[in-house]
Amino acid sequence: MGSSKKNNKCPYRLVAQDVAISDPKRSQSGNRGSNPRGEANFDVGFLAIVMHVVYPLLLGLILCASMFSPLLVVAGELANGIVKGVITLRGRPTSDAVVSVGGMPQADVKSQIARAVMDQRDVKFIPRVLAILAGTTVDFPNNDKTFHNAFSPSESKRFDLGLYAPQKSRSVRFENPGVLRILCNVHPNMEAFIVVKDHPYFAVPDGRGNYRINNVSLGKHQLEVWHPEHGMKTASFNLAYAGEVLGIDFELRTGR
Ligand SMILES: [Cu+2]
Repeated sequence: MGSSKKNNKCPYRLVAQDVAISDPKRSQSGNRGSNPRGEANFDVGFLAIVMHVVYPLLLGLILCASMFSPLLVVAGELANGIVKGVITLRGRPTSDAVVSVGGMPQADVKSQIARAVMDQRDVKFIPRVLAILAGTTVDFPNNDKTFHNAFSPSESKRFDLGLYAPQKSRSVRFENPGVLRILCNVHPNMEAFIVVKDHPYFAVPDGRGNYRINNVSLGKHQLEVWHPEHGMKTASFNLAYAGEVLGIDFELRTGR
């Protein structure tokens, strides 16, 4: 990364130099003597320097800055750290969990236009645990051959989508952070959970229990691991240096 940055020369500085060399008459103030009205010639020479050296250099600097701004953003992210690991339940990887970093700054969720899906398939909600940023709209498509319903009695968002036919879909927008239990009033065994977070520093482990949370600021934090049957468990961690990738595996039964 570091070496590729060094090789990435900015072409615009060369442009400014070329102008100064290829047009020596105008850029050299020594030309002054050839004009009987020396003072006026000095103004022309000064103007020429501004036009051909200072102005292109300034323009070059601005263009360089805009060229490298994506690199600066990446550098900003590298100044933070990453926390990742495997979540297990009785030694087995689980994806029925939400891993998050506690106390992170709240995101601007009013402008959220994100969508997520909680499928209704094989008389189940899939995934069983879904984590979203507040403001996200969740679609509940019915991909079975039977009617389904989706409702939640949970305080942060009570809703009831009513009965709907196969191949139909209904949706809900979740504005408030919290944990919601999702049920179907036709099939008592159908149960799922939606965890709504007010910041983006969270992850649901994949099928092998792997989670990863990027761009976490340096310092001391709490790792929060939520599971439907085990509630919220926490572990302290410290990101000590920029670019650190900290591994934290978490067993839900023992809490560490
Ligand atoms: Cu159902």
